[in-house]
Amino acid sequence: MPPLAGQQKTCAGPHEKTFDLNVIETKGLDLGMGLSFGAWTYNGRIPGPALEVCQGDVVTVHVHNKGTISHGFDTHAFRIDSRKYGPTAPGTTLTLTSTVETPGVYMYHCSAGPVTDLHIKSGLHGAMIVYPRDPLPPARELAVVEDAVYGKPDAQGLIPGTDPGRSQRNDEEFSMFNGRLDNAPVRVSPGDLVRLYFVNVGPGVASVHVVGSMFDRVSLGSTWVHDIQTYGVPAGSGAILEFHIPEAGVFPLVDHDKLAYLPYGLALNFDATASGPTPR
Ligand SMILES: [Cu+2]
Repeated sequence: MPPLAGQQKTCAGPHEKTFDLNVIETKGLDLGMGLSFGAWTYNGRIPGPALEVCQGDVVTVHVHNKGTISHGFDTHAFRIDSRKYGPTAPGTTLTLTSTVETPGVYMYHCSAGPVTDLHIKSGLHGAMIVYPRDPLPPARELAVVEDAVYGKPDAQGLIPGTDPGRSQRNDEEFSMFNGRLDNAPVRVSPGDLVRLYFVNVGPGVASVHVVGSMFDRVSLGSTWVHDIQTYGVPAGSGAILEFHIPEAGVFPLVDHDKLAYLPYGLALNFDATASGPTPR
């Protein structure tokens, strides 16, 4: 994921924010570990870009459907008539506007009527971060979106698209952080405060845990809870998670309910070793 602008910069910016998203159906997006996926995307990537806004902003999103079928856009950060989320036909643009009053980390995703589930699971999802207006302490800020792929790779490692039966049964092939099977380590230092803006696309509850640390505090938006070993984020939700690096070492972010996917790279290592992360 590209680096975030972060809370302080985003909230210091204009109070009106506009985003353009292009719906692009790909033939094969690199996932790492020799695998690729015929994903449907916002802006050619999974997850879509992190949309950073600040509490009280007026937010406008233009969704340009450059695909071959109808797509839409639904952000959990808005309180508007659900029919405004689409779908919208190929070659057309859907425009949504709302003021965002409630801070938090919100899922956004395609809205395509009865087939919405298949569209979300094909890659049309991402995080909209509504930063609290009051300043947060300086921290390493990162967006993490947990998602999954539903389909078997062929001999070339290509999963051509979402298997509708497996998607219906929530039967994923593997889960991923930020659309990658091989996330590069995040370089940190002992004492650093890390703030994660986490969205769980699903399936199931993400049991978010940092091996070797614990969350100092977690927020769903306005209120904070303290000292948490593992935090449950249901599918379709998000949370702000803060922890610090207690000493030199390696601190992997994992989903404790999906440790079976560790061999597929479902870990994001925060590396505070003196020598630095091993390049891969
Ligand atoms: Cu769609």
